Amino acid sequence: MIQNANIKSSFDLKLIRDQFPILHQEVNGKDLVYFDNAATTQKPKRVIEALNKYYEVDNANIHRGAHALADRSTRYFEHTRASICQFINSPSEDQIIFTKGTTDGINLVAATFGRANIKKGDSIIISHMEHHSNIVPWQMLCEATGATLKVIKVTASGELDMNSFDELLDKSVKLVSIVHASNALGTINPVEEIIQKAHQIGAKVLLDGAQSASHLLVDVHALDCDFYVCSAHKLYGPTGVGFLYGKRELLEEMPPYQGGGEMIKEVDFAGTTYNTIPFKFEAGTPNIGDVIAFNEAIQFINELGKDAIMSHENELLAYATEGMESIPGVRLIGTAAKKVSVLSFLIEGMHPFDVGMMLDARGIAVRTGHHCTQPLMKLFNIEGTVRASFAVYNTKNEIDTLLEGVAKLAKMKQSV
Ligand code: C6P
Repeated sequence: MIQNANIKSSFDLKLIRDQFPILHQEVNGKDLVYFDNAATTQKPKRVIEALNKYYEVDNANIHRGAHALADRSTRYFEHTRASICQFINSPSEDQIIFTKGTTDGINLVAATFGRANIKKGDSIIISHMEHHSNIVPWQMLCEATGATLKVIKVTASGELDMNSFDELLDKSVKLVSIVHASNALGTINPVEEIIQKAHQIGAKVLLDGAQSASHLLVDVHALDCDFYVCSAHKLYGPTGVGFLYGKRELLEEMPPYQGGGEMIKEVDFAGTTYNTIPFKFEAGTPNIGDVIAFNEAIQFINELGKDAIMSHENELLAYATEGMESIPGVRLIGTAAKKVSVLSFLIEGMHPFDVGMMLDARGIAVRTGHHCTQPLMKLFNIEGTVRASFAVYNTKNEIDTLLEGVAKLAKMKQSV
């Protein structure tokens, strides 16, 4: 594995930024300020180098060949599984299933656990702040089975209305699928309480960890969630890779997702028997190179330490929130008491897309639009927001650049 001697446990922003080649460029004649981290984070050199090394030195299919390269690739691939296991405190490695990402993980659970356990008369609870990936698969399942989809209300500050959750929770509920941290609002949801209450009535809980895995300490064992899904690309890793964690007894009972190589024990025209977990859910040749490179992203986070990362990101969020609140004409969308480093806002009288374009002209990359949460935007009666989301390599100077840009736009709008 590629080692990185530069990053030690100390938190040195310059050293951290030096690990990210992409950050050191100009966009529209200005230094790039990358604040679209909730969409995807940038990748440290060690991830890029691991990907190159895999194709230059190790490339072979895994779990199949009897030769040295196949053995090496298999070991590196499985090493990432072991790292993820540790990263989220899974009781064992075979409870980690590689997927294409969060969306794929949720669809896997809907198509397997959902199809096997949810029927007409049953219900599934989600919330009004879900990403489309945690709405549509359940709508499809409900259409196919006759089950009902129930939705937890969201308050004006962008928090879950827990009274509404209590009211929805009855014996018909078989699954609660909830976002751990909202991509559009930043809200950190009270998942411990949700899991505990859901379990009391025998319902299972899936956590959409797309926005929590990089920002929060995630301990699936302590949380006692039944499923946890996330994407590597939001965790400083490559695109096209993610994982699903599941409780052993559920994964073992669930039917396979896709049929093909690797997921079988024995194939016969009289009938096929399936492999054990995790391979039962990993049909076909996986994204080997990216899985191997993902391990470097996890080590990058581990070496910095989640506590140090969270403390830095919280400081950035507090600084940016205070700055935005002091700009006349700016409205924050999502003011929950507990948030990850996501700041959604609007400038009075300006379309979010125009704000995004004008910030881009200053080298600032933000995301604008509905952030794949259209029901949430409808609830707030808005088309979308401007979203700045911060990662470990962002600085207060960069936030000053954003605040200066936003203040200029807000002032310009107010003077017309
Ligand atoms: N949100 C954003 O800009 P995939 O695309 O499968 O890696 O992740 C889907 C997904 C699911 N849940 C949440 C909470 C998410 O934030 C995302 C991805 C990106 O907010 C792209 S829309």
